[in-house]
Amino acid sequence: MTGEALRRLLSDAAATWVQDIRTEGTVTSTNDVLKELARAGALEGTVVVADVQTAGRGRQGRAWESLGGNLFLSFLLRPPQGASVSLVPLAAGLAVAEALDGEGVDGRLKWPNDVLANDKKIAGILAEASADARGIDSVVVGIGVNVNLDPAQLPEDVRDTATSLLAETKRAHDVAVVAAAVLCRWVLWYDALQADGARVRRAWRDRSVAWWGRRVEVTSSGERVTGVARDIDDAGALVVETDDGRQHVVLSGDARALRPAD
Ligand code: BT5
Repeated sequence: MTGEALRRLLSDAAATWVQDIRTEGTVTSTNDVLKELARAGALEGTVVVADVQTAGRGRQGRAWESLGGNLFLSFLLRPPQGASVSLVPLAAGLAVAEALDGEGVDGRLKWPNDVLANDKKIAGILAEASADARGIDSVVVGIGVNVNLDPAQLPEDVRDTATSLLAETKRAHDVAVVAAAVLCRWVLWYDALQADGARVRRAWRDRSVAWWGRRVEVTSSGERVTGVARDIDDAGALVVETDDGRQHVVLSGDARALRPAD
């Protein structure tokens, strides 16, 4: 994919927001490449896309399997001083889920940062903020979408929980088209986020996996909470009600739905 080819696929709004597009062959991680550019003064709207990652990352040091034929994209935000960025991953999730619509796949959002298709993970988001003495100086939002992946190519422990556009639709998809769709939807949700965070939160909830009112288990900083998933709050935190009726607000962590018997 070339930067020009990707730019030609953008809407006017996305083409205005996107500054520079760097397309790379093999990188360690597009987030790392973009963080380096951010340190050197890159502007909001700088985008890095790579064909392959050798050290693709998830959260908490986990790996993101990054074979060729899939999308690895990062973009840079320069939030105004004092701006809240806690809903950025949710807005990015909405953008990815809506981009999948265009490819004929119903993407659903799972707190905090997964995009699922038929209950399997098709995309992940890794937002990393860097701060200086004045506060958050930049946020790098990294998006990985399994486009033409055959899940059988993945390590055994990931295979059964992963899917791709190819696996869902039984046809190959154009990675550049998916990249452009993500950016086009992103600029709309980023605008919405700046105007009215509650709208993003509502839209995210509407697009989320149907686990409101169901029992979930959430692990956060080594602590485990089991209870009923109630909502996400204004900051994008998951609200879980435990059996004693207390509401726990979980800012970050991992969540899974429990079967009634669990
Ligand atoms: C994520 O982390 O889901 C965030 C993934 C973000 C990847 C993008 S690619 C562009 C940018 N550059 C980077 O280096 N990263 C970003 P997390 O919620 O921690 O999920 C990681 C877990 O997902 C792993 O432990 C596996 O279980 C599973 N996994 C790994 N690779 C996968 C894949 N390709 N498809 C589905 N599941 C995968």
